[in-house]
Amino acid sequence: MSQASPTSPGAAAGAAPWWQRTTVYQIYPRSFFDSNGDGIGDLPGILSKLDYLVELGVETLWLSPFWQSPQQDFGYDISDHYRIAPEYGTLDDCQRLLDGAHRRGLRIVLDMVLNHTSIEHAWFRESRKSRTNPYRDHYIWRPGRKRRLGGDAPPNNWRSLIGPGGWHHDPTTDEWYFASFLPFQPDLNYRNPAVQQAMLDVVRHWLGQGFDGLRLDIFNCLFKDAAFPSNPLSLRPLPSEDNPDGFFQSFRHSVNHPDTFAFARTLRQAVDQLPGPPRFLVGEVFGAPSILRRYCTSASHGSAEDSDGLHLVFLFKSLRTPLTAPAFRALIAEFEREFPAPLLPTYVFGNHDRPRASEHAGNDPDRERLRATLQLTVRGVPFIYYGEELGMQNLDLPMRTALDPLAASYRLLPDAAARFLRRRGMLLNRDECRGPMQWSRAAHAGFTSPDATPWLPTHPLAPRCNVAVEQADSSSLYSCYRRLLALRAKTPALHSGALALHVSEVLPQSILGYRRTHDGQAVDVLLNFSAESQQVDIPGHQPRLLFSTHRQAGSALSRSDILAPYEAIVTEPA
Ligand SMILES: [Ca+2]
Repeated sequence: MSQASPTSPGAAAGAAPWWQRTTVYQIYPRSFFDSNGDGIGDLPGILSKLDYLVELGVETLWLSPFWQSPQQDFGYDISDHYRIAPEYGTLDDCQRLLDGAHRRGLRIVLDMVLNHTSIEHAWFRESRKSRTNPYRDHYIWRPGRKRRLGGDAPPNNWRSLIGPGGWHHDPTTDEWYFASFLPFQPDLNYRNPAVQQAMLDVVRHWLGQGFDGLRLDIFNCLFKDAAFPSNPLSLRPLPSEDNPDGFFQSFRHSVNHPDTFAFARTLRQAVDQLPGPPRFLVGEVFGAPSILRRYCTSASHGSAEDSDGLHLVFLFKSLRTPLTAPAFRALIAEFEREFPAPLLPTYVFGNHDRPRASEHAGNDPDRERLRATLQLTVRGVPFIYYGEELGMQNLDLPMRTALDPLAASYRLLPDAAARFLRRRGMLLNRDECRGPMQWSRAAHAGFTSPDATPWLPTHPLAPRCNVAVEQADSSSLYSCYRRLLALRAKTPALHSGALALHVSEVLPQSILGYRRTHDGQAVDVLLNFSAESQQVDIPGHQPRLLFSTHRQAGSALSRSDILAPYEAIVTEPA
């Protein structure tokens, strides 16, 4: 594949590396665009929509996994890291997609599942055959504990991240294997050097093909305590974004192990040694920001020399931070404190595992525009999930017909309870956030051919929430994203600048304000989180309006101006 990578205008000496300035758009390949009418999105389908993404203005694409897989977890269960699942295309399609993206100045980040494989992977098929198989130690096998009344108990009390026990008994050898997620996704044993080597080879192979980086699935589960002590009890019934403890267990010995922080540096070194432009690594990890920072830096306080691990980690706390000025002021302050430059926070409001961002904003387009303005003007790398730019909403599907294996583990839960949990950010049927991309008013929202059956149903709102309709409407959410992405790309203070929160005492309580500065340029952002108009002092003697969710850029602005309900503005003090 091509080594060519896009050059960007900001690549001049002294500019921040491209990945610090970029905007990321996540594509779930199965749901983006179906090019051959089998109802399943595919790589040629993504290729045919690259111009849409260029026009929108996103810069880096993250593709969920499309490797060989029995698709029990829709690609997050890989059975061969060197082949592509036939429903998504061929290796040639993959190359055409990469070349097509690079030609347009887009970059592509792959979704690498290092923690586990599919139960169908050749390594696991071998591993489970006998206790002396050469691949036995590729996975985590332990004998059970004998119960006093006979029978076997699991080796210890470790739970999977989703609640049920993580150990699974295999009768062939009468031992238990461990899986951090679902039972058909056995965890690899990173204490085996052969596993580390094999997975680093996979990483080198794909980045060597010219891909621009990796998103690392449940990276914080790689290493566990080598002595396998049981985890302590916890009072927490459910895990949260900044604390993986839950289901009445503290995950002390099975999650965020110090050896995983160390492996982040091993991985970084391997990636840095590759020829070509710099790549970036972003880890899917869960925990308090102060702990997650340890994946990025070996020092307790980040400095340029010490930023030697993953380039970025997801900070999922934003997903459940209420859309209020005080809550986001506190969140930004925390992220700035824990991820000072050259570290960089990330801002994410949805992905393939979470309720869609529209629900976080109460399915209110005004509040979605406000959130988009925050996400694209705050200091950090924004991650946009496909369809978020349209305000696509969650599908509402019954649990009993779910294709998602996670829902199958909770199939006895009533739909009303599942809906209640979804509103609180816990998505048990992830089909609901993975609906087909809404392209037009055509049959199946233009996702596939009219006579095909899409793998998931399209949303009933698709006839009025789709690309064609919103591109033609300058007041649509899509148009708002497009204007924001264009402004960010041409404004160094927004994509590379430092951030200072405006003093809250001089602002109404429902207004959040911050200034971005870079190389003598200053830009102010003011966000009205309330349903009421608010009078605010605009910084500067003759402030200029660069962007507003409600007004034309360049409109007159007075030094004491009125922000409409949920209006967000970007100004230059001048
Ligand atoms: Ca297809």
